[in-house]
Amino acid sequence: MASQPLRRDEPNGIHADLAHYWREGYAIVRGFFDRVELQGISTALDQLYGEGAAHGRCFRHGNLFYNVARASEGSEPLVRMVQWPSYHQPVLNAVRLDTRFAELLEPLIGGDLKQIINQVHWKAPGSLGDFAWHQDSRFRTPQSAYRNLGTAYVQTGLAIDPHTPESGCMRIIPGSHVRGDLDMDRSKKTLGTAMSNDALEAVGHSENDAIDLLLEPGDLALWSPYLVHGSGKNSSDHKRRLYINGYVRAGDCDRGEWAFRDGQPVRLGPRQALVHFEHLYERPGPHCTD
Ligand SMILES: O=C(O)CCC(=O)C(=O)O
Repeated sequence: MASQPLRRDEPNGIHADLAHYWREGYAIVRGFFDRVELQGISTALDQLYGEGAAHGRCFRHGNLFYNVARASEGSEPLVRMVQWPSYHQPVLNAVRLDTRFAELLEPLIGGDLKQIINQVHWKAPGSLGDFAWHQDSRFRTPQSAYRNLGTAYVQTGLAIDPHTPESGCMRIIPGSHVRGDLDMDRSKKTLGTAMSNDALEAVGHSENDAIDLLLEPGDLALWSPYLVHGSGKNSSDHKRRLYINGYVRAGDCDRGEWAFRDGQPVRLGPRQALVHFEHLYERPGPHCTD
């Protein structure tokens, strides 16, 4: 079952995908955004990357956060991740509020949705950018702010470039969500740590059960907060970008920015909402953080 590709035709449309989501812990919607839309998003991402590279190191202003690393001292800065670009990037903000998300997610988590994740991952060719095997439930803290995590929260990832084994696509363990939080090793940071079979075996899984999440530009992956997943190095000759938006049933979450009320987009307000950055109101920055 290793490296089994996941390029499936979906003759039954979105509903078939959602049944698959509950059963396997993930689903893929092909061609969720079209090529023209992708070009606009790609240009916005290039602008964002340029901002991060210009900072030259990690930088925070409120929830907006640029994770910038260097492969070695004196080498070019690499922007690995930006959190909450939507506060100042209108194209990316419009994507996260696109009503296609509301329509897709309504049967899963309803029409009143908040957003906990708004983030872009870059993997430059040959660059740092591994994600250790993990469950996203690791990051949903404090636990008291998140209720019914498995049924109230859906992570989505929009592929901007081809996601293949060569470009460091996500690898997932189908069905691994059913056992809930597996208390996987949290001693190392997820970003920047390579996937190791030991971490999987410690919780009763194996990389032999993993499959590659193959995505074309414009495809949208959905996954459960309990799905075990990770990703490796980009050894292709192109960048690999993923635009992640995580939505939660509003009544089940005390954190996050509103995204949709009754299926209709909710604009960002003048004051940022508490999401993950605990010092948002005492130390909003701007400041460098490494
Ligand atoms: O971008 C990737 O390859 C990994 C994404 C991921 O693991 C996550 O967002 O939890």
